[in-house]
Amino acid sequence: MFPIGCAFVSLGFNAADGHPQGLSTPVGYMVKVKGWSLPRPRSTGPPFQTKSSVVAVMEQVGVLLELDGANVFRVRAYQNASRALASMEEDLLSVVQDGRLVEVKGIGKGISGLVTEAVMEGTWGDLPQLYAKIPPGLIEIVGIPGLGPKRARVMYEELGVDSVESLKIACEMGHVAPLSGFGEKSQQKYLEGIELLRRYQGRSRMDVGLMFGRALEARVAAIPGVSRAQLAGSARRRRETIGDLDIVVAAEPADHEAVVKAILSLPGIAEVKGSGESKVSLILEQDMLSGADTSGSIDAKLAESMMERSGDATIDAQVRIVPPATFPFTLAYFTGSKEHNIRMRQLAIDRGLRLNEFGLFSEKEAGDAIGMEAAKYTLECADEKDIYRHLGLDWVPPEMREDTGEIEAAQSSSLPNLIQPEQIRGALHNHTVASDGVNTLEEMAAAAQELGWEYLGIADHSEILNIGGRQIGIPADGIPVQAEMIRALNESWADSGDDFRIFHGSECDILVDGGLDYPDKTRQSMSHIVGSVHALGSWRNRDEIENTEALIRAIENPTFTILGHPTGRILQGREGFPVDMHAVLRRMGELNSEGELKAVEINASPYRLDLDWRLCNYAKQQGVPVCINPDAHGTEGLADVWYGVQIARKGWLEAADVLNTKTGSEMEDLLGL
Ligand code: DGT
Ligand code: CA
Ligand code: ZN
Repeated sequence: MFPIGCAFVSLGFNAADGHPQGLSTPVGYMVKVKGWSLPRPRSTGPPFQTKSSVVAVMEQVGVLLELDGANVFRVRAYQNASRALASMEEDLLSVVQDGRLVEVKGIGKGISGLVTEAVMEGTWGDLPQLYAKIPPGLIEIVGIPGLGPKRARVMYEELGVDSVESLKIACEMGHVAPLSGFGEKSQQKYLEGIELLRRYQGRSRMDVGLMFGRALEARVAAIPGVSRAQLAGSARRRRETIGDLDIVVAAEPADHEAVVKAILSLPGIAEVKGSGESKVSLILEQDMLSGADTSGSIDAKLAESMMERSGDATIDAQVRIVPPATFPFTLAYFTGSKEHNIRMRQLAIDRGLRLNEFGLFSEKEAGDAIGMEAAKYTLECADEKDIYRHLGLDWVPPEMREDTGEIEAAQSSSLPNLIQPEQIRGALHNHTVASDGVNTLEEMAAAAQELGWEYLGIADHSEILNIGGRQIGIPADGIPVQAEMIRALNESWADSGDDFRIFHGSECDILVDGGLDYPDKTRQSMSHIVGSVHALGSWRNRDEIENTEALIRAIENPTFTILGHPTGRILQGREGFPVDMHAVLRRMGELNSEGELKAVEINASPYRLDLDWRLCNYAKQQGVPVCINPDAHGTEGLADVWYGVQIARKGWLEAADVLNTKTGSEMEDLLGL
């Protein structure tokens, strides 16, 4: 279970993070901004609607009602219901069937009836009218970071703003600032938000893209006549966001027509944008996911939470169907990147060869033949390795194909031996109920052991962190209490001979001046300090130099161990604060060479993936260990470490470059325990 509402908690979408208004819009919805629709019923049931659909709908209704100007109590009733259901541990269907829904705190009689109808029949009462009533443009507007439904409504009523386009014009003409309660600053902020939204429009986060990609891959591979089906493009290269899916399919030419027909009749196709004998262009929707074997090589739990998180997203997919002998060339070509392909093609030209999606030919022999006509002249390549070999290269892992030096490394046989997910033995930044997590120490530890880990680092939030005045962090005097609980647990594992321990750390706020939260003594009592910036507002209003200095000051503190989510970015949500990360990493490198342990985090939450992959290799060159942390706020979150490993691979990292590939006892030594 991954309630969408939890996104607030785990993402820190809150006032403390300098994200005052965006509360009503879970990030997931920003993937597709074309208005909302109610989830269709599942084909079998009950339940005809899942808990995550109900949670999402309740949340959307809150936003829609607010946009509609409904009274605040009605709005709040839906918001509360969404939250109550999101945190409800029990199975929704049994609660509904037992008639116990009204007993759940936060759910009134009216909403209980509605949820019951959704679960038992799949329909949504009179909600379709509400969904139809609100202009999609207004929904698109509340996807702008920092702009909530209340203000969207004011601008709609006062200025007739009913789309992002019209909002942009209103801002540019200076019509928004004079509205009561808005001002120049808001107007400027909306323009920046629109820019951000545009930049990411139509792209999906890696987790959502891969979920659809694997589902399509599995469904196509099962079609009779298909000998291979493989994901290519940015999904195969593990980019942090994915524009569209590319999938390459091998089948004998005689079967192409039937294969195309079978693809077009797969479930979960929202629209066919184009279809020929070798190419199909599709828009995929939710039904693509249900029932497909999407687990592949990944953990089943991870697959489950991927599924929950994909919400109501859709994604475009291009399917190319080629004869089996052509498959490796087509796969390599559509894996890209474009920049990598250009280098490859040049290497071919240097050898008097021509490389494209149909083959690798001698210019002389292929002559004027083009496309599949030329394919019969190609050098034979059983797989991608052969193509690289013909060009004098070692095979380059897809993650590295970005033309950032991989061609040279492949020429000199010095490609790194990339880290594998199985090499992770623990993680150092995770939360429990003591701050804003949803599971206890014991539950988190049990889940970590189930993953085969040797250690779990707990790093709950520090004292200063509050959300809207509510304290989230552990007060200094609560630390000894947590320490005692951890000591007792560690003792019991030691007694029973289990190679498992909890490291007692803290996700300690880095203050604006570069100080760290908590008294020195408190920090010194802990095994490790993950230092993180959360008061993002102040950091974003400051220049790069001041931020860099403050960050370095924090890192130089002797108790500081790991730099948590270094820039604070949320993919597709908000940019991080300005900072010279190269300078920060250089300073960290110096400290490491002086014998201190200062690691940088790859925050593995698919919403963050921060440190960016483009900086990983630099960290490695500076001698800064990278720690891949799931930043889990619940047991399911631990498996997110997988995404962090993908990013580390993309950043050229080997197991030895990653701190949490160390064994439990090595880690004890490193942390000085
Ligand atoms: P995306 O979809 O924006 O996340 O990124 P990609 O990398 O999947 O790009 P896409 O879908 O436009 O094309 C898939 C691959 O096809 C791309 O990575 C490389 C190859 N490709 C596409 N257009 C060109 C081109 O004009 N020249 C070359 N050399 N390769 C191309
Ligand atoms: Ca693509
Ligand atoms: Zn944090």
